[in-house]
Amino acid sequence: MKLKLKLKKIVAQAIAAAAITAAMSITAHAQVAVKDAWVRATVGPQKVTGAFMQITSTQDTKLVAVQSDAAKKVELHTMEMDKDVMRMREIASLDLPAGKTVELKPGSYHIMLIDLVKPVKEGDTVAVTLVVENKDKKRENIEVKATAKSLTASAHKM
Ligand SMILES: [Cu+2]
Repeated sequence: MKLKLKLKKIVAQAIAAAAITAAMSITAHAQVAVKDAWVRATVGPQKVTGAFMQITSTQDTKLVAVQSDAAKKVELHTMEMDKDVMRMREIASLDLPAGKTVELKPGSYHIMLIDLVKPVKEGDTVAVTLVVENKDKKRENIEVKATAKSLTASAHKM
């Protein structure tokens, strides 16, 4: 009798958990919006460039990886002052707090495209895949098309 009761409880919990999971999988869809995605066009033999964009998530999410066929290696970078020098550093993930727009821009967070397959010319479209992970460790891929802009198209410096 005792065991039966316990079993009932477990079943009830399992149903509740399933309901929560189902609700989450609905809201987890298309939770991340990206706008103004661009890539810096390369100059001469340059094999490295940066990708920038504005990312807004409707729920707490993390950007955990970035992929692109345009480069052999893609990393997530930040820039910080080290004594008087700005240095780039690879970061494992970037928090995307709910409702807050996180800006990837020159001099700050950026996506680093390393060992480019071919030069990036102004006007080119570079496909980048953002891999985001929500609090339940559920991952989702977001396809982004970034337009290449030349150095002179931006007032900022890398
Ligand atoms: Cu970098």
